[in-house]
Amino acid sequence: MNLTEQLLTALKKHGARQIFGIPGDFALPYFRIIEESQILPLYTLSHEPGVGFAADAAARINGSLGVAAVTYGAGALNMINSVAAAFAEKSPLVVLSGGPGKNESRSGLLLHHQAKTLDSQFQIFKEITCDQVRLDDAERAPADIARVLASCLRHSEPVYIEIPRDMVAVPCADVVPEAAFQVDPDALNACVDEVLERLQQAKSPVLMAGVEVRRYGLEDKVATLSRRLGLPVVTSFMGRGLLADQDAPLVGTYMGVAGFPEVTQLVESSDGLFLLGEIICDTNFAVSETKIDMRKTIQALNGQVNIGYHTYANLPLAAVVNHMLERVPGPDKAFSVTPQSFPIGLAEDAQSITPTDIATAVNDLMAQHGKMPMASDMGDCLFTAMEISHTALVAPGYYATMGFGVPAGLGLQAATGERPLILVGDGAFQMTGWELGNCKRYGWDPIVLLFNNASWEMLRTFQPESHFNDLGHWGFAEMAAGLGGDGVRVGTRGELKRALDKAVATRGKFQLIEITIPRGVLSNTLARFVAGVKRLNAAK
Ligand code: TPW
Ligand code: MG
Repeated sequence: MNLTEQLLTALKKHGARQIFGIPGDFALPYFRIIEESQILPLYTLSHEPGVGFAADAAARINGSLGVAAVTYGAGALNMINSVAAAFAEKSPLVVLSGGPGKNESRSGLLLHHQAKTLDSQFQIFKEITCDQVRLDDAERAPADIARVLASCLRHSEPVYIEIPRDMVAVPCADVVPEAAFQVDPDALNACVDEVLERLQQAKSPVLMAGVEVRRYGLEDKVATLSRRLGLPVVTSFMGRGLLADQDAPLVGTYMGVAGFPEVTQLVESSDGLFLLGEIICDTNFAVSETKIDMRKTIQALNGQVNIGYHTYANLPLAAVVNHMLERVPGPDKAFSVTPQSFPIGLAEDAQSITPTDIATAVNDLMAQHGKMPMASDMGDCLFTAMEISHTALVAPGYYATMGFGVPAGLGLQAATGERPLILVGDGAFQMTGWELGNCKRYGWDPIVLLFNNASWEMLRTFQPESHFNDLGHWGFAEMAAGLGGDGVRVGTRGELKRALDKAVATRGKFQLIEITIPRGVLSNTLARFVAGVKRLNAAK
């Protein structure tokens, strides 16, 4: 096999199931091998940010590697924001980039797509990936590939692989995956002893599940553990969608002042808060009603466990969870929680639509037709997603980039074969909505709920006096036909209900429902968030 075939085979062995990409002249040679070898299917999109988001979403939903393949310079640098999002939110995204051939670098001429030096791109990606390699040595390539892919999975963070274009077809030996990381059994024992003791001493322990639980494929184990220990479970904002398909004592999503008071109260009054794979970021914790003292929590994150004032290093989350399960063999503890409820039963009338009406309509839809996985963009649509009953969700809840929703939805369908629901605002749709034009070629048929308030409404909530937040009215519904899908504009609750029913019944084409929402009308969750933040700021 040649170097590219070995790389593709290794990607597959490490869990990748498909590649998203856009070629260029530096990438044509390795793209040819991707296509002809048929080791992994290739889906090309239209713009590199979309490629990165789609591959990231595939990684998130499958809990395995996502692969984004691009060309040097204009291609790879166009994807920086998507890779930064994956890094921040701990998604195992593999970036493949073409690169100049070894002899080209010696020509003395500046090469097209070169930013500063030929090494600039490598240096830029160093900042937002956990491991990197330029495959310029066929002898070393198998070990380098094995190391980089192991890093990607171990840290659940993006990695960067550059393939010089004159290296793609050189003969190359098999990639032997690295041996599993060896955990120190004594450290693990001591750590689990202490965690269990803390949880047993606590009067009201709570487990908060974060994204690493999904990244490392631990949802069923965490559900079992919480049942055996009698631990009520919440997710963070970023972890929303976790445990949706598990038998777990899931109460709801913690959002501090923006959340349901019962959940906020449960978390903030807990004397044994167990943060499992939880990113300690502002969108998860800055909106607390009563500030959570992180030193009093138990935190398992980034391959270590922090308890009180000390740290157990080199303990991967999976090892901790597995060992806890061994130590707590069951049976389940008898206890019950009162799960947060969600709005249902949308009135089919002529009233204008609020974001919470959309959540209600989706809840009705899923109750009738079954759950759908969701991809959400940043904007009020993401706060609205918190009012939709628990289902798999991919969303940029921490890094908060716009433009994620539509391409992530395409990534979901490519990765799972399931029909996704995409939630997106008009501002975000203006960025990457165009990628829907690729659905037709691949037979993807997502249902897209476009929250059209002709506004950057989230920004308006922070700074109402600024006129630049007014966006024009774009005829999104009319654009759908040209992109190969069906589009409809709805302005009343009755129309919304009928459009959703029709969308569910129509397969084979994407279904775009452009929902007109009056400016200034927020979801209940965003309204609580804005009021809460104002209250917290006023108290400072
Ligand atoms: C890539 C900053 C955060 S929210 C927002 C902006 C511009 C407005 C979103 O408008 P949209 O949704 O989509 O119509 P809604 O509900 O507020 O009306 N550039 C990027 N990411 C972010 N987060 C911004 C700018 C921003
Ligand atoms: Mg908007």
